[in-house]
Amino acid sequence: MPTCLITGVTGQDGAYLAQLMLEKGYRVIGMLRRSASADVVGERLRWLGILNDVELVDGDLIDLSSLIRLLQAWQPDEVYNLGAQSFVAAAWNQPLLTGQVTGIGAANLLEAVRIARPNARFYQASSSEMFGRIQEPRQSETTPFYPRSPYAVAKLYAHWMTVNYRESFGMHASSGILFNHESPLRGIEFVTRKITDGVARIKLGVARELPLGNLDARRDWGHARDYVRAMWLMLQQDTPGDYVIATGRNSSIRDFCRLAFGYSGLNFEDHVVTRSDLIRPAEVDVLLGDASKAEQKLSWQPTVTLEDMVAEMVEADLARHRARLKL
Ligand code: NDP
Ligand code: GDR
Repeated sequence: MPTCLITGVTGQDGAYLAQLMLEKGYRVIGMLRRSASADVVGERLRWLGILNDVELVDGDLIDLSSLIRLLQAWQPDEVYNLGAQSFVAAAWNQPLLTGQVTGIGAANLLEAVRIARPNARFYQASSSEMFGRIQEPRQSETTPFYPRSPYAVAKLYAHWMTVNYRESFGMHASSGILFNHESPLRGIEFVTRKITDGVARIKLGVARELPLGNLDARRDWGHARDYVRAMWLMLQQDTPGDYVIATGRNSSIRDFCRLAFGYSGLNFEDHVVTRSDLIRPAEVDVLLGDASKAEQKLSWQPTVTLEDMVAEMVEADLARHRARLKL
């Protein structure tokens, strides 16, 4: 039975990836950072019905010795580094923490693999945010980067360290440059989930307004379930590499509001208010991915449309609030 180690297993992608790996017959070791709220951190794994199937072990990306110990103890065949301070807006208030976890954390894990399990295959969760102020209208693996936030700068460091360890030490280290991907398990602070949660609360009569920031930004949104499949595919290749994962279609935040409110028979203009404190110090205005390489080399394609994903997310939030309100 092959073994995989997943950092960030309590996050959106960690939960879906753990589910996929269990389906594929892997032993799944999930790294958990110490928290006083240990009883609630497994919520996403519980939602997917796999909390008891994942072996949760202690460790932290900023604690190199904990990582080395984990690699020594579990000898995983595949290591997926999904752990990060992943909320872009928070990165301006906590730039050094973001650098430590999102940037240096990846270097720590690469070091631990190099020291304790050099033949393990390694996946780094890189991001379309690295393209930032875009240098080409459609971004591919060869598009130059221009990060626009402390988060993106940290991701860029982690990305190049992954490339460097591949080139320096011959490690099977791959980097997935993933564009935004969402699901009912998306954190509530990210705009898509904030909107679908707001729609549910307004529809059920417990809220009237939804405050948002910049409605004009455009994102290339896919579904997390499709995107974790691409991660696994990258580590099944004979040679490691970097891959853009995207749908090739983008929409504005306003478009997303129109779809989500419209799905529930509401008009978003009656409820969405814009608030200046939700505007970022530097914005990524537009992203649009070109995933041709992944399509050709990994035979990967997205399967969920934006419309279907919005419907799934709104339905899940309606169900959550109905249960909470005992409706
Ligand atoms: P989430 O924010 O949902 O999950 C982040 C995970 O990282 C959580 O499990 C969190 O643990 C963990 N974490 C935070 N700090 C540490 C630390 N110091 N040590 C170990 N683990 C830590 O992110 P997503 O699932 O959405 O994304 C997964 C990865 O992919 C992230 O690296 C993200 O930056 C990247 N990415 C995401 C994209 C997206 O659209 N979702 C697109 C491109 C890249 P805890 O539960 O304890 O907070
Ligand atoms: P992003 O996702 O920054 O692209 O990073 P997010 O959903 O936070 O923002 C997307 C866009 O929406 C605009 N926006 C708002 N965003 C939030 N969160 N809240 C609001 O109220 C709001 N109003 C407008 C933002 O300005 C932005 O333009 C995500 C994360 O998952 C990263 O970890 C990942 O690397 C990238 O996607 C790809």
